Amino acid sequence: RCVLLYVFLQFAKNASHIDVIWCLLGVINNILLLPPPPTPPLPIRNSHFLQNKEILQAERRFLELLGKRVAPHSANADLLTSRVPTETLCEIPELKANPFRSRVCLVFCSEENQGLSFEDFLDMLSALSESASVEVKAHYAFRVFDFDGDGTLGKKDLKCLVNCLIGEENNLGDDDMELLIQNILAESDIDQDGTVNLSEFQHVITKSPDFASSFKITL
Ligand SMILES: [Ca+2]
Ligand SMILES: [Ca+2]
Repeated sequence: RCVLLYVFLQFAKNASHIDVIWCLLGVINNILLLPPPPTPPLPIRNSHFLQNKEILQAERRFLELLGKRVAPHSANADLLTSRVPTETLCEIPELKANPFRSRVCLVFCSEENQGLSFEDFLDMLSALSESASVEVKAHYAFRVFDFDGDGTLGKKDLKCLVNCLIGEENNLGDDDMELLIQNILAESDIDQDGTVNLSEFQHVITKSPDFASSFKITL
């Protein structure tokens, strides 16, 4: 505050009256009206679909997954630096029954094979939250289903998708699989290039009222 006043006095020597008044108002505002600056928040990228209480719950859960004692305010260093292995995350009850759990973890993992950071974890919870828009969910679901990561859902992706859904023990014969994939493409491949791109996928999703409610988890 002393520095501010000093700067103000130096400035006032050469400034017009209007400048002085504005500057004085700014100084008074800084000194008297503003509360002390808050502790810098964690750098959260994409948690805008989460409420504060959900973020706090995520903090507790993340620390539990790290095997840390639950003391969020004293353990922020762990939230900033530690990563939860994807294998650990796949075992949480909310994901365990999901046939795409490994893919979901992989899609939200910012560093390949390094596990999920707290920010990754929040991104995942945000996209899978009740409040996330269908567009956001469709974007991430598309990435989950794009097994080879080439930006479109080709026959191989659709085959992996079907196998994940029906389970490996129920694998379809080649003919049945081919027929099923042809049916999926007939429903969704609007430009008939043999693959489903993001906008075609979104078009299919908007016709499925159950999609948004199925693509979610709540801690
Ligand atoms: Ca693909
Ligand atoms: Ca297409």
